[in-house]
Amino acid sequence: MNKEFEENLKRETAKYEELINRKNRATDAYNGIYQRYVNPVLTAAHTPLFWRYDMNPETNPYFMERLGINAVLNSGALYMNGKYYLVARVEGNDRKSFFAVAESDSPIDGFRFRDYPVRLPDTCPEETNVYDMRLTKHEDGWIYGVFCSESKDTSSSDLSAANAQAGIVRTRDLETWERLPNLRSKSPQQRNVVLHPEFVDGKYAFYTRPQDDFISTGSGGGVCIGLVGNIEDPVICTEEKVISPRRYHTITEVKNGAGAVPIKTPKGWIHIAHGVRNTAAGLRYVLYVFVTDLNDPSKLIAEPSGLFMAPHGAERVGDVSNVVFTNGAVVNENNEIYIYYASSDTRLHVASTTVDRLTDFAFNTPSDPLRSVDCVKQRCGLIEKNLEFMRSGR
Ligand code: M1P
Repeated sequence: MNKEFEENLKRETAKYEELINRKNRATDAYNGIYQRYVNPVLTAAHTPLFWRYDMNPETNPYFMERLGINAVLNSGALYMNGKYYLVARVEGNDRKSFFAVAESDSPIDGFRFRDYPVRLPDTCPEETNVYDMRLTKHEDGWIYGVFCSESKDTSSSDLSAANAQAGIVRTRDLETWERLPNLRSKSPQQRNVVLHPEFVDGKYAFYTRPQDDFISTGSGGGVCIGLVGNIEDPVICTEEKVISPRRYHTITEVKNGAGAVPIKTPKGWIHIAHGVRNTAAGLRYVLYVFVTDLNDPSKLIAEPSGLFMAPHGAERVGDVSNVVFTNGAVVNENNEIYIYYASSDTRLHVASTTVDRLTDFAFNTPSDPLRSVDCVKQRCGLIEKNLEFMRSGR
């Protein structure tokens, strides 16, 4: 082995192991709602060296990256048999994304990728890119992965015109994946589709996000729910009913989309979704929360005002700056919730809370009064109540 190769390999292997074994810790940022952590849980540097480098000194004398990784971001998440699993979106230097499973005994650190990425069955010849898998452990016994399947829009002369559809796979072990047909709905395009974990009226329920074209949701009114009778021939057979609408001058004005699979709590299904507004600096993506009825997941029962999480500090900068995005959260047997969120389409973080705390946030945060004058009244109500309480000396 040549000396340069040997030294580089040794140093990079040591750095990689140090990164994977690095313990995470909570930041000192406080809001009482959730806890952020200092280190991302997955980055491009968490991908194994043997995914990126040719490890043979004969064919790679300079120990040079041959297939670089650009980013690791939006991950589906699952807690199963005491382990935390992430199915991350990994983006190569070639801009194509793929899925890869990382697992850990801890929810906040120690995530290590399996040796190989997910090898999706190649059933869609026109599919160019895949990303953002939501993992649903369904009551039918399967683990489903619903993701964005992107193809070139051949009807347009614009080279960047694309078409987004919801691809569906299922697995029992996150190792062998069966591909089902893509979801069909009345909308020409779909992204951010999530499968509800329980049957609704004996059918599979999908959270959808109808959109007129690849980027703009246009006439799409927001996050919807629609039912599918046969998962092996997945056609939305009901009206796609809006459950979380977009609204003027709110965090969902431009678009919104379902995020993590909803969390079942005694008081309702808690959704952590994303909302998008436009700014002079471009689109800004934040997370927000809404709750639907336990027995009728199409019925909105709580909608705390405004954003739940926005990009902070270094999270604000990346390939697509000013973005936080989630497509995975888990609950463990202690009712702790871990929310895996990506920042600026570049790296993956974790935030923790509990079922009780998130429920308190969801039901006791007032809803958005939608006008400045009413927001001032709402805030003055809180101030008045607080000042009276503080003056009473209790
Ligand atoms: O770049 C931000 C996000 O943009 C898309 O979300 P949406 O469809 O709501 O605009 C997704 O492609 C997502 O992957 C990305 O993080």
